[in-house]
Amino acid sequence: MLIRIPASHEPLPSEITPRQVYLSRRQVMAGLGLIAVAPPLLAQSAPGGGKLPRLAATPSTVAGAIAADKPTRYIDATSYNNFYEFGTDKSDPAERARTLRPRPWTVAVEGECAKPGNYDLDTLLKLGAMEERVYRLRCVEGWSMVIPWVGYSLSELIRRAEPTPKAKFVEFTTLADRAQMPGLRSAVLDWPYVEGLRMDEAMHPLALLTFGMYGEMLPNQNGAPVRVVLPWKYGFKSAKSIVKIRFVEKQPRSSWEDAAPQEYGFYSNVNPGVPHPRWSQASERRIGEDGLFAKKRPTVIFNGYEAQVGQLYAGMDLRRNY
Ligand SMILES: Nc1nc2c(c(=O)[nH]1)N[C@H]1C(S)=C(S)[C@@H](COP(=O)(O)O)O[C@H]1N2
Ligand SMILES: [Mo]
Repeated sequence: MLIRIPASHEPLPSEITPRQVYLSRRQVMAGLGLIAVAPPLLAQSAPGGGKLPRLAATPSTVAGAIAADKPTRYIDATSYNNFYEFGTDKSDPAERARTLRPRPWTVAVEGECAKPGNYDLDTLLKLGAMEERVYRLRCVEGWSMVIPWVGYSLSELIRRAEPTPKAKFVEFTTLADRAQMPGLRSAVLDWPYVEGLRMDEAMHPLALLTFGMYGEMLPNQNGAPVRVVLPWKYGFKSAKSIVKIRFVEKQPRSSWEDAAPQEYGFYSNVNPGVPHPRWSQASERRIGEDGLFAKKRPTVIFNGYEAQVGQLYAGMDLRRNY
């Protein structure tokens, strides 16, 4: 259990004006002509660590891509992680992922497609226009963060590969190198870490091929140099440090499904109505708000992205397809 003691430079919770109050004050002042209303500068509201190369991006115009939630602090987003290739403790990736070498890096695109290929990182970085997207990320364990990611829609890479009509699913394989990843010595999962999506999910504009966060390149612990982020699904679907993208006809078996099929389904859409067999999914703890008196937040179906992605699952029994 984490109890955070605020540092002296941080405002006490009681000193922070609630967002709604602040926004309505601004509206009143703007109405009176007292202040100019400019769109907020995302990068400024959520500074990075300042140690990694900057990755320029423009705010995304994709519907639903910019959550109004306050971004999680960079220090929290980079020190409380799941990346089992570096250990199973939340602090392990930040401490141990420095052995990961994110360059040179190649992603193989293969399987049911007309144009397979090997993409090196520099080619991938230039393939699409970099966008900043502020996504909520909900871990199946019951905590969440809000992260300003940098990348472009995965659909841009998929289109270039020209998948054949047989390509019904996309399988992601992530790096499994014992020399770089000390966690592989443990058999918690059957390495490499594999995840999958149905083709229409992978083509959804919110599915993000991600290279950076907080205006900078991804830190190793967050899945450098390239990962996916699927904001409407539990965090484990968002595979880190991807080395292979394969188009397949049959539904791929993901590592988590493999490890515990009754607990982790293929879809894993965020759903407060379907409890994990060992705990409820009805609410979540927002990292950074974990003080003694912080209330848990109610978890929202599809993590709040139902308007954008609900159609993908029309007519499906979400209890059976968990
Ligand atoms: N390769 C790989 N990807 C992974 C994981 C992992 O262990 N290995 N953990 C997943 C889980 S459980 C979560 S919640 C998210 C966490 O992403 P973050 O650390 O950037 O917040 O990464 C996902 N991607
Ligand atoms: Mo997770």
